[in-house]
Amino acid sequence: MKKSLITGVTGQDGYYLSKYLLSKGHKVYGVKRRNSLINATARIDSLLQNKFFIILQGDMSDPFFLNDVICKYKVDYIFNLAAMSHVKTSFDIPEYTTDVNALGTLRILEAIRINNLKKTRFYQASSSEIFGNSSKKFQNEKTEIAPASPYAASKAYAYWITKIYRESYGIFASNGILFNHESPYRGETFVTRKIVRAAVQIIQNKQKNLILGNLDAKRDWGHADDYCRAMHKIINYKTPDDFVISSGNTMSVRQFTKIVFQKLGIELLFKFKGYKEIGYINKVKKELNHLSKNQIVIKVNKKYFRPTDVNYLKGDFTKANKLLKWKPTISLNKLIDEMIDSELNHYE
Ligand code: NAP
Ligand code: F7E
Repeated sequence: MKKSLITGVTGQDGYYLSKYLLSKGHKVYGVKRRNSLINATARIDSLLQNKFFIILQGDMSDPFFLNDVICKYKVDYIFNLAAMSHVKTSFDIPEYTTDVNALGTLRILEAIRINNLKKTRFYQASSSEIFGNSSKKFQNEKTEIAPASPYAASKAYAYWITKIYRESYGIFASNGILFNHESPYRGETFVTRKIVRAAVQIIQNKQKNLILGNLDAKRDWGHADDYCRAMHKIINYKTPDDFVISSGNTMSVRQFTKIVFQKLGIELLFKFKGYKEIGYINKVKKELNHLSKNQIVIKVNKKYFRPTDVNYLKGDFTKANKLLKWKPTISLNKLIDEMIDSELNHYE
């Protein structure tokens, strides 16, 4: 039986990856940090009955804990998914972000090295954010690394240290450079989930409007389930390497918002620019009689802007497709439908 250790097990990807590895017959050790609320495991509650799913309490900021579990369980695979993963928040807590995301990765790699674990394979959750504001039409494994936030800088460090430990010590350490991936399990403050959630509340007459930041930013959005399958392929590849995982498409936040509202029976139009921009109802299906033409449902507020943002991301996953035979299977259209359905059921 293969043994896997997942840091960040309570997160979006922690859930999908745990589910996938358990279905493949792995024993999964999931690292969860201490939380004052019991519902911090909400995403993984459905998996907790599985006797091969074991939760360990620990923190990425604690090298003794990391060394202890890595030495004790001598797992086949370590998936390092734990992170302070919110880009805007990283501007408010840059040191903590660096400690968890950058030094946390180093702590794991050092534990593998010091304990001389030749058979342990390591996967690092790298991010398309490391490319910053690239001038390239598509970003791939050869694109220059130019982080534009404390989060991206911490992930760039983690990316490099993973590569360095691979090349210096022969550790099987790979980076999955994942572009944005979403699901009904996405955290509520990331833009896709925030939009879907608010749109559902607006049609249910529980919220008046949705306040957003940079509507022009373009992202390459895929489904977390597809991307967690890629993690398993990356760690099982014959040699350690770095792979871009993306959908190959891009869309602005404004366009994403329009699609979500359209699916719920509201046609949106936008007018004005910058902080003054608004989104208002052009047409609405008659069942939604609490809403009317010209009603403003989208507003912009500068508090949701970042000091610097990444304006355009579009990933080229050719290498993963060629070497890992990986490609996305869930379209953005299906992803949005799934997120809407889940939100509707949640509120019902
Ligand atoms: P997420 O939902 O924010 O989950 C992050 C996980 O890390 C949570 O389980 C969180 O615990 C845990 N964590 C945070 N600080 C920790 C600490 N000090 N010690 C131990 N655990 C800690 O993120 P995700 O979307 O699943 O992403 C997974 C990984 O991929 C992250 O490293 C992220 O940076 C990276 N990534 C994500 C995307 C994406 O689009 N989703 C794209 C590229 C890379 P709590 O539940 O207690 O908060
Ligand atoms: O923002 C804009 C915002 O926070 C996407 C993380 O998983 O993916 C994620 O990082 C875009 C940005 O994701 C709001 O300015 C507008 O341009 O959903 P997000 P992110 O910053 O791309 C990468 C790959 C990761 O690695 C990260 O861990 O949307 N935007 N208005 C907004 N964003 C938010 N959150 N909230 C708004 O109101």
